[in-house]
Amino acid sequence: MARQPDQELGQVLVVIPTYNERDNIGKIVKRLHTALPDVHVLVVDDGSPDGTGQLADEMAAADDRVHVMHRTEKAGLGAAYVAGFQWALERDYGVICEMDADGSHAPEQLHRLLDALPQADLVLGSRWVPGGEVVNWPAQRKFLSLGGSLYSRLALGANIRDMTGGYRAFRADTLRKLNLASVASAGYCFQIDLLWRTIELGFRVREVPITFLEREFGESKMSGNIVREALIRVTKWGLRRRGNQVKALFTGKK
Ligand SMILES: Nc1nc2c(ncn2[C@@H]2O[C@H](COP(=O)(O)OP(=O)(O)OP(=O)(O)O)[C@@H](O)[C@H]2O)c(=O)[nH]1
Ligand SMILES: [Mg+2]
Repeated sequence: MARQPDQELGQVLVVIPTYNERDNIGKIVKRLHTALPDVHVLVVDDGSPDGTGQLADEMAAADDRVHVMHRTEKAGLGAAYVAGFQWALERDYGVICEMDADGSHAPEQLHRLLDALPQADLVLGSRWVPGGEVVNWPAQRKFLSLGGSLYSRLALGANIRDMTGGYRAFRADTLRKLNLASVASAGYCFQIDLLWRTIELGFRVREVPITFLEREFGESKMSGNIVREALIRVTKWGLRRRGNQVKALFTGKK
C-alpha cells in the first residue's frame, strides 16, 4: 500500500532532470502525484529545444507542488542533479529523490524507497536484487549495466548490486555531507560517484527492488563516452582505496 512519506524525515522533493522530455514530463508528474500527493517536484531542464521547460513552467503555475529550474545549456545529468540538490538544500526539504522523466522509474514504486529510508541514509532502487527487474532492455544494455555494477563492486569493494541506477532517495542530511560542489562526473559515473562518497563517509545504504522499464518515447542519450568516463574514474577510486589499504598495513593507521 502506498502511504505518505514518513513524517519524521520531513518534506519529500523529487528532482527530475530533463532534456527533451516534452512527451513524458506531464505524465510522470501526474502519476507521481496520484501515487504520493504530498511530494514536491523540481524539474531541472537544460534548455530543451522541444519546449520541455515551458511545459514545466505551465505545470508549476498550476500546481504549488511543482517547481522548475532552467539552465541554459545541456551540461549532463550529473550537473543538473547537483544544481537541483543545491536548490533543495537551501530549502526545507528532508528527503531528496532522483527520478528519470522517461517513465523508466515507476512513481508508483517510490514508496518502496521512502519506506526504507527510516533505516538508511540513502536508499537505492535496485534492478539487481531479488524482486528487482528490467523490462524492455536489449541484452547488450543489460550486460553493460550488470558488468558496470560488477566492475565497480570489485574495484571499490562495496557490497551493492546496482551501483549505476538513478532511482534514489537521500536524506537531506546525507547529501549535505557529500561535498556536492566537487562532483564533476557527468553520466552514469555521477551515480557511482555519489554512492561511493556516501559509502566512504560510513552512511547506511540500502537497496530495494524496483522494476526498471526502458523508455518508450524520446531519444536515448547513452554513449561510449559515458561508459569510458565511468571506467576511468571507478578504476582511479579503486586504486586509491587499495593504496590507502596498503599504506594502512605499514603505518597501522586507517
Ligand atoms: N537536465 C538534464 N537532464 C538530462 C540530461 N541528460 C539526460 N537527462 C535526463 O536524465 C534522465 C535520464 O536520462 P536518459 O536519457 O533517460 O538516460 P538513460 O535512461 O540512461 O538512457 P535512455 O533512457 O536509454 O535514453 C532523463 O530524465 C533525461 O531527460 C542533461 O544533459 N541535462
Ligand atoms: Mg532513460
